[in-house]
Amino acid sequence: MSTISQWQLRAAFAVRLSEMYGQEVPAYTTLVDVSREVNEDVLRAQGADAERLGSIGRVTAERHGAIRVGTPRELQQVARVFGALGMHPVGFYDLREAAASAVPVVSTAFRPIDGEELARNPFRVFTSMLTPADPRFFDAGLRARLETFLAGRQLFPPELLTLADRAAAERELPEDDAERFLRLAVSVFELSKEPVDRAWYRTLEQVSAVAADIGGVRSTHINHLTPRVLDIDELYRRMTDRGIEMIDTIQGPPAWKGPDVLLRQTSFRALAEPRPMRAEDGSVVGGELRVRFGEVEARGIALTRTGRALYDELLGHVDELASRSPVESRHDIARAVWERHMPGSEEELAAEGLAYFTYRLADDRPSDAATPPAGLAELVRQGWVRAEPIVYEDFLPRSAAGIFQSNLSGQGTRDNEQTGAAYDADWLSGAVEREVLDPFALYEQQQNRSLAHVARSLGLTTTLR
Ligand code: OOG
Ligand code: NI
Repeated sequence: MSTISQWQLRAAFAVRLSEMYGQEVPAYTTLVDVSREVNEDVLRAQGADAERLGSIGRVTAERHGAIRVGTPRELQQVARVFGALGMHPVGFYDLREAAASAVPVVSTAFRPIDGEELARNPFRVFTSMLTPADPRFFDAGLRARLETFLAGRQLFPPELLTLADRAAAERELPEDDAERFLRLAVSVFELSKEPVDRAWYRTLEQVSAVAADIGGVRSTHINHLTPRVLDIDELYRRMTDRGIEMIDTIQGPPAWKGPDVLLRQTSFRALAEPRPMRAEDGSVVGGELRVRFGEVEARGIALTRTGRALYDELLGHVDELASRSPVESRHDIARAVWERHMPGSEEELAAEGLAYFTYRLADDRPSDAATPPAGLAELVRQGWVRAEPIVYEDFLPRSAAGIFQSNLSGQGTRDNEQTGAAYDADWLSGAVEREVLDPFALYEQQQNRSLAHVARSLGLTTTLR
């Protein structure tokens, strides 16, 4: 019998999840259709330039999902399921700090980490874990009730976890096991039809809508699935023209004439969906919950730590200016700030060490008889070496918090007099029993490997940087 490799499992999982979500949330299908149209139009207008940050095949298939779980144990099980698909935890995001309202979660993203795997299928899942131990949100009584509730549920059937461990160990599955694994894995993320305990849900909702979404039910679900688009401003206009009400901003860097960096995202609000509720007297009644929404994103070049510090500084600067002149649009302010402070070309980003690139020998470089100039900048300038931008594969805490908040029904409550429970990447690594990787280190390795290869091919004895 034939076997299915990890990347094939990942690609198949992404497709099936997308089919399931499209059936459950029809507006998602509209978003995917409009994204595809925009991408085709951009490709037609820009030709090869449109593929500078990924082939059209990759971009069209590209999705990220988001899920939320309740406990370290559940997070460890998520890590096993995604480990089967060749996806590793990358980055630590503390949304408790990034959000003004009550978003009591810490997060990571599961994704492929090497270039070839990303090119095959870059599927990633932003995964958040509830923090019942944080006294700013939960008092001792509610924490105890919540932890007991979460300890008593099972999100992932044992058969799924066994198959996942096998796929991770063998890096493939026989065809029939692969089929079983995919079915079980997709069904875990469907919206449950089980009645929701209304009183319990409401209790948690008063603290935080996110807490209710995670800890108020006995299952998990995918809460959005995000296609990638090449022109997010155009997508925003077209969705609005179709009568879909988008949130009022595009998160992340503004639209401007310079290079796209990091990540720009926008979304439409969660839709009210019918859900059976168990009332206080035990009867099952009709109800509605808003837990699933639509999001779309445009990806740009990965920034170095220095580049990222500049991005964060500019955002702070925009905040300050926007608070001083509330009538001016934040977007116009941001664009003006960008034009003043953000380098306007890839060459400048590279020269200032602000962004990551892979380097390769140019096919049409000067003949091998010539002596290459010294230094990376000259090699690029004189046409020996080409620099290709590395696409940003991760998330932005502030944008993520914005996405959470724009979809909350209320602000929730938060007691800032209390000291928050401490979590960090090391804590998260312990919980998932594997290292939570540092995104900067991954991009840097990719850049350094390409530089070492160029240096070797040119017979250089010095390190290029
Ligand atoms: C995750 C929100 C973060 C993104 O794209 O930044 C996110 C959630 O709502 O669970 O998906
Ligand atoms: Ni998202």
